Amino acid sequence: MAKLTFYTNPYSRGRIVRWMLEETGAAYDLEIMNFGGNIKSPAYLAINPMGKVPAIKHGATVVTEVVAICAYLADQFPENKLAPALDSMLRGSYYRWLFFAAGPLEMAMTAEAYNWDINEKNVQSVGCGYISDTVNTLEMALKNGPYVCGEQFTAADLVLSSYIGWEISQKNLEARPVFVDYVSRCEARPAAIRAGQLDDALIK
Ligand SMILES: N[C@@H](CCC(=O)N[C@@H](CS)C(=O)NCC(=O)O)C(=O)O
Repeated sequence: MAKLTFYTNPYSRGRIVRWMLEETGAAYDLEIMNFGGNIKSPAYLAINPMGKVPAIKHGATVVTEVVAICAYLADQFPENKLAPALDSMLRGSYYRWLFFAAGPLEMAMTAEAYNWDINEKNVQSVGCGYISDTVNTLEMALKNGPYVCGEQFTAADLVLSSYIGWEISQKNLEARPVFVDYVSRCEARPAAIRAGQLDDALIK
């Protein structure tokens, strides 16, 4: 088994990857990166030239970007069934909502947080459309449930529920009942609870 190293900070999106790592049950080494400190060091920039966390190194392979890391780990540890089978048509929903999280959802929430001006002149080229378009689409994706691929909880749910929970807490996203129920369902998983405890202990 190749060595797995997790670069994170407990106050970051790294918490999402921590949850994913705990879902896999894989052993990993932890490297804590400090904001304004070693996160911009030459040694870390050689791993992630963005100078951001999270990142993982698995053997000689570096993966950055929360959604890419979660998708990669789901495939590397298939026994946990955190992704639909490669030949399953559910793979379409899986990719759709993983990329929706990294693209329109992340963009719309940043637009909301920083009052970006999305208007009739630019909306056709803005990837998230109007913020309400993204939010209504997300609600549509989740309303049948329990998960975006039906009965199977996947890395797409892990990512989406993490983003939704965070954005509700930051008041960038309305606490619609569909969102709140979905986040509670996903975050009740033992690995989510364990991951939160591990990161909270680092903060203390
Ligand atoms: N698109 C990246 C975003 C990563 C990101 O922005 N990380 C923040 C913490 S949540 C960070 O490391 N900021 C430190 C900095 O920019 O100096 C991902 O999905 O992983």
